[in-house]
Formats: sequence, C-alpha cells, structure tokens
Amino acid sequence: MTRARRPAARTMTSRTTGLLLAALLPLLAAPAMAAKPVHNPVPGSNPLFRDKFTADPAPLVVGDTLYLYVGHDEAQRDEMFNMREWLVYSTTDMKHWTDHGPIMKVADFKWAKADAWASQAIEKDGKFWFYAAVEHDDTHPGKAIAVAVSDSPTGPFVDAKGSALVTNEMTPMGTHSWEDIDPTVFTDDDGTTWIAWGNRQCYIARLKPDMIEIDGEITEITPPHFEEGPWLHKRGDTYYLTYASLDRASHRDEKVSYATAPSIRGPWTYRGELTGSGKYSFTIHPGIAEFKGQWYLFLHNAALAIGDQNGSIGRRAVTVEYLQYNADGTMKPVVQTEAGVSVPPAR
Ligand code: FUB
Repeated sequence: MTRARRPAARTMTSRTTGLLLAALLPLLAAPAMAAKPVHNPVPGSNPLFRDKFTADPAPLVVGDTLYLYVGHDEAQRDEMFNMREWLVYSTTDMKHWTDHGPIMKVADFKWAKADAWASQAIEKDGKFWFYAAVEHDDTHPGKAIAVAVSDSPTGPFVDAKGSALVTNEMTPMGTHSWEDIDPTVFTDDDGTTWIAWGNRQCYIARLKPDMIEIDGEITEITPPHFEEGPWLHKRGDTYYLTYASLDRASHRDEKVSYATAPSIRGPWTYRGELTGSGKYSFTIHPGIAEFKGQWYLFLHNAALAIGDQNGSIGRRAVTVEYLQYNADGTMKPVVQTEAGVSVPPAR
C-alpha cells in the first residue's frame, strides 16, 4: 500500500504552503458571483433553495447573519453524485435568503480529484476556515479532508495547506477507503478547536492553532448506529454529537441520532433518534445553529424536482426546522415539514 511521506517533511511543506497561499489569497481566488435573492414562494418553507440541488447543509452564524454552506449536486439521470463545488447562502431572518454562488470547487484543491462532499466552515481569529470531504488523487486511497481559508464567510476560499488535512492512512483503525469524510469543527470554551469526522467510524482530534494540522492523537468515538455526517455543538454545559444514523436491521434510509457528553472528551451517552428519514432520500445530514435566540436543525431530503430531474440519491434539497430542547437538555424529536420555519415554532 502507498504510505504517506514522512510526517515531519509534510508538516513543514504544508505550513509554508499554507502561509504563502493565505498571503496570496486575494490574487489567487476567482472573483465572487454577484449575490442575488433566492425566490421561495412561501419564505421559510422547505426546501429552502429550488433552482439547484443542494446537500449537506452546514450553518455558520457571524454577527446578525446566518451563512449556510452546501454541496451542489449536478447529477444527471442515473448518476449517483456529481458534486464539484460548494455554495453559500445567507439570511438575517431565516425566511429570506441570498445566494452568493460557489465559494470553491474541488479543482481548487490541486491534490483532490472529485466529490465536493459534506463541509463545515468556522470563524477563528478573524479568518474563516472551511473543512470539506473530497476524493484524494491517486497518491492516497479514497476520501480525504481538505481545509481552505478566506477573509470573508462568502469567500473566495483558497486551499490553506496545499495537501490533505486527513488522509485515509491517518486512520488505520478504519475499515474502508471512504471513512474520512464529513468534517465538523467546534471551538471549545478554552479556545481549542476540535474536528470530528467519519463514515461508519467516527473520529475526533484537536486542531493546532494554525487550523491546518491535526494536534496529537486521533481517537475513535463511534456512537451507536453511526453512519456519517457528525455535527458537534454545545448548549449550556452539554456537548452534542448529532449524526446520520443507520440501523441496518430496521432502517432503509438514514435518520438523525445523537449522543451527549459533559465534555468534548466524552464520555458520550447515546440519546436515540432525533428525526425520521428525509423524504425519498437515503442520506440525511444534520447541521445545527443557534441564531437570534432560536435553535435550528438543517437537513436535506430528495423531495425537490427541477424540470424533468426528480430528487434522487444525489439530487437532494436542504431544509430547516426549529430545534427545541427538553428541560433535561435532551433534544425534542424533529418532524420534517414543508412549512419549515415559515410558521412560528410549536410551544
Ligand atoms: O453528499 C455527499 C455525501 O452524502 C456526504 O458527504 C454524506 O454525508 C452524504 O450526505
């Protein structure tokens, strides 16, 4: 099997390349598309965006604006996925959205060859860091995690490292070549940023302050029925690990389940299912944010048709629902609706 280059050499090269790219960022990046309003006949209803197939929603709150990063799927007919770029949308009221267009293409990661899969962006020290799953080129097997950086949440973003942050060889305890997908990033109260990811196996590790290197050990924390799409958040003193789950004995399609912990280091306690499956969709992908005093759960389903293209495994559409908590900190089950947040939350 092809092995990674010596870690020390790779680290030096990555850091130098990252700094250089960050400095050249404004010169390297393609000009941003002019932002345009999204048309939704019932503002706040689902799906949120109806002119493109979008998947794997990842919210980021910056001041009075919520940004939503998604993968853009251009699958035709029986194609499974055809995801070449990530898009970003923004809102200030959860009902009216602005389309900012693509923030990055897979091709912007020179070492990657396909698959703009699930992502998440985070703000740290005045910069915006974007983590995403991609297919590595033939120098490493399977999927990998990329990191990009920008001065603005709407991009343009550029490759921050010049190589993968996580490759398949870095998780030798895993069972398959597509396990290193779906990064979620979370900064704890002490300022440490953590990254979790995975497919069937769920991993967690610290990021170094430079945000482009793993710091120390990668630990496996796979919760029951974990399939993919982990999402880390904290409310009060409780840490939540929410994820796409698949109970192979009884589920045909993924649902969302979650676990909670008193610390980011665990121990994680399984809390059961949060949602059912997305309509017509094998996959589902949770993204959670608190915005202006209300919590939201973003998901996707495959209920959107555009022209003669019906929803399918790849042709998905992102949705949003209110997320509410019980007094003990557990999350109330969420039902996916067409009304979404066009109506007030149930009390
Ligand atoms: O959208 C491509 C892949 O499908 C994601 O990375 C997974 O979470 C699943 O939604």
